[in-house]
Amino acid sequence: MNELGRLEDLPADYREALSRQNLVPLWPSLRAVLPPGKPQPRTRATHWPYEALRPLLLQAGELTPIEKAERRVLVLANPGHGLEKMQASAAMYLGMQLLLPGEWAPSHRHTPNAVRMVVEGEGAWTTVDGEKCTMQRGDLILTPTGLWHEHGHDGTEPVVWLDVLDLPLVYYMEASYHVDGQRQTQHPGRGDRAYARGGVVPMPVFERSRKAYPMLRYPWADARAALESLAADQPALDAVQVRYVNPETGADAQNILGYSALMLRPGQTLALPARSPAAVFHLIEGAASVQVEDQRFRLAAADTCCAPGYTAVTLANASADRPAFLFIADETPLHQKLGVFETRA
Ligand code: 1HN
Repeated sequence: MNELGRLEDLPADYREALSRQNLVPLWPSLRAVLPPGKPQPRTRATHWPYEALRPLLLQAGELTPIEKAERRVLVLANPGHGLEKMQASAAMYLGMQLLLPGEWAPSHRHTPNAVRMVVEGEGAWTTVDGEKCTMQRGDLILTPTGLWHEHGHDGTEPVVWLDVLDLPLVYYMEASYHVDGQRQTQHPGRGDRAYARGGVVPMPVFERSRKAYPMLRYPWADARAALESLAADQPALDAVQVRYVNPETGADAQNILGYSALMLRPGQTLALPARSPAAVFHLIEGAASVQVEDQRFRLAAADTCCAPGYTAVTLANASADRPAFLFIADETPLHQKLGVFETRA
């Protein structure tokens, strides 16, 4: 690969003439935009231990009333992108949100897609498109693009959840905006009940809901049971993993980011091949390590970490006698739809 000409190689008056016409020579920047062999990600492997984050989040509860925050969130920002960019990766935003007993986070809707992964506390709920979704540890709740959502809390202890949004991508597309609304009227009907079992769905499937997102709440009890049952059925299976999908179409639950849950058997080490999308790992239960190239994070329950794309990741259960359960968010649907998805052995 030959050296390309630098900007400084060009006469100053020529460079100025180009700038005046809003023109830029490509060749000084060509290697930066097309690095050899593999991208040079800004996304850095980063670990956000819950033990360090939790007291700071609870302090935000004392410092800032919900009315002054609308959403009381500490953003899990990747230093590789610069903290002010509020990005975990190129397409993923992560935040830990606190709701205190009696608080209400008003209804709004926006273009970015969001999901909540419930981390701790009982008694909170999210109403999405009129459907009240109760929030329990490990539940995944979708708030897809354009749907009204608000959060309330009838319990007695703080509730914390992890928000995952495709905000960085939608913002980059200059397509990010929100609309404020009225408190929603809750209506009967719950996707998590109607679609409670894989393999059998209500009839007639497509006329039934006429909804792009027929299932909004994915209870952890069900996802966990699916993992346990898969592990028991296939003792030789390495990746005991289930994907969160739209139960009517089998497609990914959302269009841009992908969500899955993974069980590490007691003592298991699982090597994941390098794949083009960046990924986020959140430990729901147990103890595990996540190795990203030469960095190894020891995850306790409720810890979150991320890995850039094109990087091999090795997961290991730190316990020899108990399974570990991880929630994984990644950019797979986006890469697949754009035709840039790759796996490297
Ligand atoms: C949002 O609407 C929520 O509704 C949480 O709880 C985090 C981060 C950026 C933009 C919108 C929520 C958000 C957000």
